Amino acid sequence: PLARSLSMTSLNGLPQWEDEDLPVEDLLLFEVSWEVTNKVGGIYTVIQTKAKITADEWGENYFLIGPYFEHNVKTQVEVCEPPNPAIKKAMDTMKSQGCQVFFGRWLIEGSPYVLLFDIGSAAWNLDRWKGEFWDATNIGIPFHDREANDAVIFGSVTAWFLKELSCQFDDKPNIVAHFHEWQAGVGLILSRSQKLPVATIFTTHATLLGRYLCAANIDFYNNLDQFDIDKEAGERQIYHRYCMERASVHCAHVFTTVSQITAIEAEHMLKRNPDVVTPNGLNIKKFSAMHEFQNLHSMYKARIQEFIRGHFYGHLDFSLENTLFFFIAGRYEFSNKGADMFLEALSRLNFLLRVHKSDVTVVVFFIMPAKTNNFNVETLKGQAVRKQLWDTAQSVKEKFGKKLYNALLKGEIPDLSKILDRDDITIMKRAIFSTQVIVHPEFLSSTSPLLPLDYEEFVRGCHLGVFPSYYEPWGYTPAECTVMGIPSVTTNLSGFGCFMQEHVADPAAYGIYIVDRRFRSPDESCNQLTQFLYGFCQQSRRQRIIQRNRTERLSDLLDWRYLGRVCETINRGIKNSRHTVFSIMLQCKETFLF
Ligand code: G6P
Ligand code: 1S3
Repeated sequence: PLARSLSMTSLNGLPQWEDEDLPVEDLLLFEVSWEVTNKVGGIYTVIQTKAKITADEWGENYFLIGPYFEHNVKTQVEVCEPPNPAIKKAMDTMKSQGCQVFFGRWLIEGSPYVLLFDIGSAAWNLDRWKGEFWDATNIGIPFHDREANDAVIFGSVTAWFLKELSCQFDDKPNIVAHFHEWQAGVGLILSRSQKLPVATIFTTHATLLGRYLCAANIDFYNNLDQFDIDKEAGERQIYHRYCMERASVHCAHVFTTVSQITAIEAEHMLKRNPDVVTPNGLNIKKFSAMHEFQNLHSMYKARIQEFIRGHFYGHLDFSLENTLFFFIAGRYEFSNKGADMFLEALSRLNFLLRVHKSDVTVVVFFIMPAKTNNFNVETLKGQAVRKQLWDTAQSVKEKFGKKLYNALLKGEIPDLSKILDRDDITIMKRAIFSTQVIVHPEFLSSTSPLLPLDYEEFVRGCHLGVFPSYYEPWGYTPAECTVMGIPSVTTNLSGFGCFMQEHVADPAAYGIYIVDRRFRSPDESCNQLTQFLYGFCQQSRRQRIIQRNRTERLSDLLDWRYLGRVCETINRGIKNSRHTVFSIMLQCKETFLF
């Protein structure tokens, strides 16, 4: 029998598992996450982009399980009857006992089936379920931690469903349940403690302790083996959450994470080596015209330039032709996402640009959702003024055009000094006088009156994404830049950065700049980042265009389809199409406890 925890290399000894031997038709795969149809962070992107390839492979046997929120269902789900009678029966039993369950197709690519549990409708069981969870694990959940209480309800209904489902089969059913992150972990723990005949997989996308310790500005990676993790969790008042996470990891038949760097972290913070590392991919769509992404860059850059005209109106003392747009984006974790280092590097960059008398201006956006009350009135005014100026110019142009046309009809060349009358001059003056100073609140949506672009359009319009993260288990932000052909800065503490370092010989030549935050002091890393930014500013337009072409060429590497093949090689023929399938089944067969 295999050891309980496998490293990547020990997988080499596993027997070959041919696709055709796998009884996929008889398997049911459930993928469980708090972020199914419910966008909170990066896990939503994982599930949503992976859905198509998983649904293609598993067809009618693939289901996602998540929480029910009315708004999400109304906007993203087409409710229908479950075609599988066993699933219908399990749902009916739960409904008859007061738990609301919804079934439908999630309206994303691949249209996978979703089962959504209404946490509120089952909340009256909370005390009982917390008691049962305590009996099974000795983990007590404080009443004031809403998120942890929701996780108990979500986990209890998930395990309840799996129990109702599995008891309908005479033979041992082939059910695989794949749980993401600690919020879904209670379902896994209960499935195991109730000895349900279900193969379980747990994927962590970050560890709770890693995130907290890094956010506290501790030298985390050089002290991984030094932490008294129970004590650290206790001091940060997350002991119960950390226990839920650690129990999920140790109860799982197969434990996976999204990068090598997080695998090392998990070994120390959760005391288990991941069995498989499953890098996150994207669902890549290629344009039929090869250079379409370059055209899109031009088009959306023009929209950002319009915003800048409004924002800096009256103070626009720089040429937009020579202006580069940089941005950082992500969860609002100031130092974990490297916003602190970016700011410092910008100040150093500013110094370099000034002493070298560069004619380049850099405009930087911080796209980090934080608490706001409303738009800044002055900012709205700035954009309104820009719009008003545009409208004024259009109407004067129209009058001008008509007069010119009438004169030409008469066979005359009009007197150009008289073609604009007093009224035209007045409305133009009035438009010019209403200018304001302007502050920019961060905000991004295609319906925004400030910067009417969605995230993808905004990224395409920028020149460089800058993500100097200290804590980044994977890092979708630079990956998304890459597939859109936009160069980016990442670090060797991010899963994505390490993955690129491993697979691309000279990542910088392809527009992937990797800052060393692992083996250098913060000051040295910041200098390196500054040099990357300064070097980028020195490029000519032609060089930027060539670099974008090279960046875009890396996108295949980040496709879920391709990542499946990389793992195939790594794991010596064990097919693993990300977070799901065959390698996992193979290992489950070896480690089933029932
Ligand atoms: C794309 C367009 C070109 C444009 C260029 C601007 O490549 O196809 O027409 O000149 O973008 O690049 P820049 O890096 O200056 O925004
Ligand atoms: C996590 O989301 P985050 O931004 O809190 O999961 C993502 C998906 O696996 C990952 O890309 C990211 O690095 C993690 O940090």
